[in-house]
Amino acid sequence: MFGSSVALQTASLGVEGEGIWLALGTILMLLGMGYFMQQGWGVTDPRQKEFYIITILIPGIAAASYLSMFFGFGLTQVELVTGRVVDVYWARYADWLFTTPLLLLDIALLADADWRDIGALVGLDAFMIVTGLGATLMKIPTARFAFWTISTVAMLFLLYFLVATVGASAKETSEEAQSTFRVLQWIIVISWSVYPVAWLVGTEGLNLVGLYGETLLFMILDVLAKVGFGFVLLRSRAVVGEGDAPTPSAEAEAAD
Ligand SMILES: *C/C=C(C)/C=C/C=C(C)/C=C/C1=C(C)CCCC1(C)C
Repeated sequence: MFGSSVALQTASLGVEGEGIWLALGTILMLLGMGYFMQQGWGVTDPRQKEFYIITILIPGIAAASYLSMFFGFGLTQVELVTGRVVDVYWARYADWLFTTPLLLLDIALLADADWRDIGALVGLDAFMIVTGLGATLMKIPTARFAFWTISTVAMLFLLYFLVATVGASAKETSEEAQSTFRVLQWIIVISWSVYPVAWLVGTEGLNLVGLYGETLLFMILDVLAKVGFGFVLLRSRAVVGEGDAPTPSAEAEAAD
């Protein structure tokens, strides 16, 4: 009895009290998912449906991952050769392996990118996440930083490819789609670039901010990169279409 209540307490608060951010992350992802579902309810247009399904799945997967981390499920310890023990929430890598390709699929579909370019984007992305997981699980510090560097270089290629190649396809779409693409592109470029920094200052790297600070940082980034991204995408007239978006005149009529 006593043992299980201690276990539960440890699980819900986490190692350094970071459980609070995992709980908040779960709630924000669920709210985002619920909002997108409510918006997409009854949509019948196949292209619109595709965007809704992908964009609802993203915070949905993240919510499941956050909830499992909150219960201490995705937590493991890596003992380095130096003797330092690193607490790692590996569940986030499982989340990212699915959610980052879905985010890229969303923006690539908006840009009308061809499947070869989407394949290159997703391939680079999977390589970035897997080598990032490698960096996280290695026992030799030099190997950890080597893998971190490989993963970060892959990310820089990915971001360049997104802006240059996928951006070029976006230029052939409607004015509305182009402006949405630009906003989403910046959300990705800015928020994704902070992830390797968060890893570096967190427990996996130099441990400057502790597990508590790192969990907070990743939670803010995840909410911005998933819910913030979805919010911009699903408000765009390029996605929801002229007829369905709340146009200023329709809003004015409703107010009358
Ligand atoms: C919703 C989740 C998102 C958008 C996650 C993005 C994650 C990254 C861009 C992670 C990048 C990393 C590196 C570039 C270096 C090694 C460590 C990682 C995996 C944090």
